[in-house]
Amino acid sequence: MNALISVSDKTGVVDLARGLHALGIGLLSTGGTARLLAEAGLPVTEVADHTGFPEMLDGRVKTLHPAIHGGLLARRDLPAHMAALATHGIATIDLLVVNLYPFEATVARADCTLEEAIENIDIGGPAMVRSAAKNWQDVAVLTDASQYAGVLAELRADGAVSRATRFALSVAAFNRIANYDAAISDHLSALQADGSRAEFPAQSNGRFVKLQDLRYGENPHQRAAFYRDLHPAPGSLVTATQHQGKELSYNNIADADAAWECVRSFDAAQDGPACVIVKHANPCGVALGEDAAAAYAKALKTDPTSAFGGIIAFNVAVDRAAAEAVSRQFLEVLIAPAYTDEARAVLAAKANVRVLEIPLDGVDPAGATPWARGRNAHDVKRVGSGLLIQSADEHVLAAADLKIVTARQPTPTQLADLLFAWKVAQYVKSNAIVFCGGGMTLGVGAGQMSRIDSARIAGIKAEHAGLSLQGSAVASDAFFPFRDGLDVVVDAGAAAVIQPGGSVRDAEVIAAADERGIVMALTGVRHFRH
Ligand code: 93A
Repeated sequence: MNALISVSDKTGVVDLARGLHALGIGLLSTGGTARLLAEAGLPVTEVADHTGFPEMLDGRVKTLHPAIHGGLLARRDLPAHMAALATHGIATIDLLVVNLYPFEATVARADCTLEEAIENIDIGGPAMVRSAAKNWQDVAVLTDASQYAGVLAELRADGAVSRATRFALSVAAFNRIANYDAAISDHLSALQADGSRAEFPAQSNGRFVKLQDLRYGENPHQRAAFYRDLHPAPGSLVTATQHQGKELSYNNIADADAAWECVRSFDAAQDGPACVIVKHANPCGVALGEDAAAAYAKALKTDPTSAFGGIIAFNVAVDRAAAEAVSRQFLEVLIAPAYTDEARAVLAAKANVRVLEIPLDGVDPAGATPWARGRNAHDVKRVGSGLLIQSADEHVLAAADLKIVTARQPTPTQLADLLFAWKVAQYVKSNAIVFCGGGMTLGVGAGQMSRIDSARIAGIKAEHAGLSLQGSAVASDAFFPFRDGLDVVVDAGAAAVIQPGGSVRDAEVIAAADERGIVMALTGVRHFRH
């Protein structure tokens, strides 16, 4: 049995080599490591003597030789492989111990130059690790000092390293190489050729692709850029084509995403044409209509004041009538899966309006996977120096999942309004209270720290818009902790409420609903959105 030991971090390596030697395992090693082992009195063959080829180019080429890679990669179960080794006089290498040039530690130093970083990119080490890890059936590969004691113990006990251990070591080796390469690509991606740092680099380590620099971020004193996933989901915002208008701003993009995600949750074939108007990341009007223009007219009624300068999204093609209707208001961005030529001509007169087309073709809103629906599978939020990652809130409520907990049962119209309100509430910042009726939002209370304030605000907004809440349906994104919030919405005119339930005071809240003679439906699902 032969072991090749080539380590930058020499911790524990002498003890390991001594243990291997005691078991009769031959030791092969690279320059620095070989010297250390020889000093410890161990018989060690230098790789250069083994290959008959000297280390060259300041050590850049040490182990990159067929005598090394042949010994690591040959399948012991294939006679042809073993015959090839014999023909070329190559010995098998059964154990590989490698840790890599300290790239991560080097670039962590504030004064690290580009040249130092480059010199610390290990080539031969990862090549050997990959060879050994690929041939894990025959070779054990150790890439971390924490693995030495366990492997030595197995060798002492059984004279071999078990299959399970070899596989685990191989996986650990590939993970080490992946992280090493990621560190290199992360570091270099942030640099320019003169070694200086680019704040918004042209490449971001291959996982994201830069779409554009933005004039500024959420505010003019913030700098910003826009990237997309390397493999964007079809139908997602980053696949949009911009037909006309000014450059998209940071806030345009964020709001366009909010509008698009909400409108595409309505299936045109099932629910009919839908229109969503977004302002500051919240829908300020959502409606279904006979056609795009009708849906827009209803959506606008909810809150015409907020709609000024908003982002408007449709789940159906924009035709001439819809284009003319939206052109009467000041809007920043228009989004739709298609535009008729006539609509494009109408919009052309509004040169500043950013017109985005995002194809919905082949995207089934209720499809099996979030990817198929063009949504991101995960939401990511940056916190401090960390990331919060969660699966996207893509829950779709079925009417059959509703639990009617009041004596009063919903009429079919109420049921439709409740489901519509619930869908909209999913896209409203918490605490969300959304009054609806007749396939449109009537009052939206968003982003308040207290639910009761959201309820009050939704009522006030409906009043300001001149909309009646009498007989309306209302959705609450989370449960009512007390009956007071419920009383506010019923006082405002709600006749049916949809909410998750699950409060310790559910009984009290349901009793209040019965006392007030309204319908209450529980979803069992919450839609916080922050
Ligand atoms: O410069 S390399 O990329 N070229 C090689 O052929 C090579 N072979 C082993 N780096 C190479 N190594 C690395 O040398 C190992 O990964 C290890 O980190 C280091 C051990 O060198 P030494 O034994 O001379 O201290």
